[in-house]
Amino acid sequence: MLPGEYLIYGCDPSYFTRMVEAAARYMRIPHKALPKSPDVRERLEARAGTHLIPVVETPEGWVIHDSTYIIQLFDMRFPDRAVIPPSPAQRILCRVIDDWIDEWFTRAALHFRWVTDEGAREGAAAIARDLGGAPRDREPNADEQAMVQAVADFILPWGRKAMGVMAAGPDHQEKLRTELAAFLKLLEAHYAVMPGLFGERLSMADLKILGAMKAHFISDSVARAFVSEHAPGLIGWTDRTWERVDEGETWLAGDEIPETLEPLFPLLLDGFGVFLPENRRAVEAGEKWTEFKLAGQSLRILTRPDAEKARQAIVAEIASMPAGDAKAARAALASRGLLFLYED
Ligand SMILES: N[C@@H](CCC(=O)N[C@@H](CS)C(=O)NCC(=O)O)C(=O)O
Repeated sequence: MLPGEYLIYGCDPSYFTRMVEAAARYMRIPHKALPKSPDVRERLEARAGTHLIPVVETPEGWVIHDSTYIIQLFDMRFPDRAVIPPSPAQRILCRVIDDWIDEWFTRAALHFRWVTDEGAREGAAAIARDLGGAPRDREPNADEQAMVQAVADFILPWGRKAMGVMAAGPDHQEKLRTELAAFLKLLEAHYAVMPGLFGERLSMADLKILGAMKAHFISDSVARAFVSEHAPGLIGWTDRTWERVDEGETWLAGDEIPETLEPLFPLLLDGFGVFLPENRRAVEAGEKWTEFKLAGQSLRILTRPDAEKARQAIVAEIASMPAGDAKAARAALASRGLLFLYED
């Protein structure tokens, strides 16, 4: 492995960019978090094969994407600072929570950023500063300001549309907000007794939560007001945890799953657990839209092949474990009613 820095290109208000940055910070990986500004965009998109952010340029010059696979690479390359628990129950539940944050709570993140006019203007302006190439160390000049404004004008309607195709607009806000409040309260209760999901040490799932909080839920003003109302302790947890670096903490011994995590799984099953099989079915049938009912309400979400690929990656990960670990991972999923989601 070449020594050197990992360059994380994205933008500060981006959910997945902040997740990768959170991992690099905690794992003490030499890195720079850089805006994916117009001067680097074309080169990075051609190399990575995606317009999505973040992309990471490794010291050997690979340009790769997807927060989960990037963090898995970090984990392999820096095994003394690993963030994926090695024991099977913790490992698989870490992966499942990671999947839930990535593929389901993006709806809530989009909702809070784009649902009000003022919030949407604030979100578009913040994104445009990075993607439009505004300098981070001084006020933009007139040309730079014009470029930032052009990006903001493009981003705002895009964001509103993204919220709509995820069924995350005002028509769905009541149930979406109820679910997010329940999730945040459970996290707040857990983090009040333990700094990470599986003990003192932060796992990939904690870092995903941290990135989501940092980029959206404690930063966007509408979301922050919601967090302040329902789970104020998470603001302090995010601020403290963002500053943490690995100091050799360990996960709970004996593959223990803390009691305070157990109420998360029924919540996962009630929302994401309904979506995931429906999305899979729609991907297999080649349908553009995934239509299903959630708590009595009809939802129509743009079918997401990437969410199905992420599900398949977890199925493959279980299959690749040594037989004893695979059995224990399946048992950990089965006892929580989750196994059907991650079967072939
Ligand atoms: N699965 C990818 C998702 C990346 C992603 O969706 N990034 C968002 C920003 S947070 C994006 O680039 N959105 C632009 C789009 O969807 O067109 C990951 O984990 O990195």
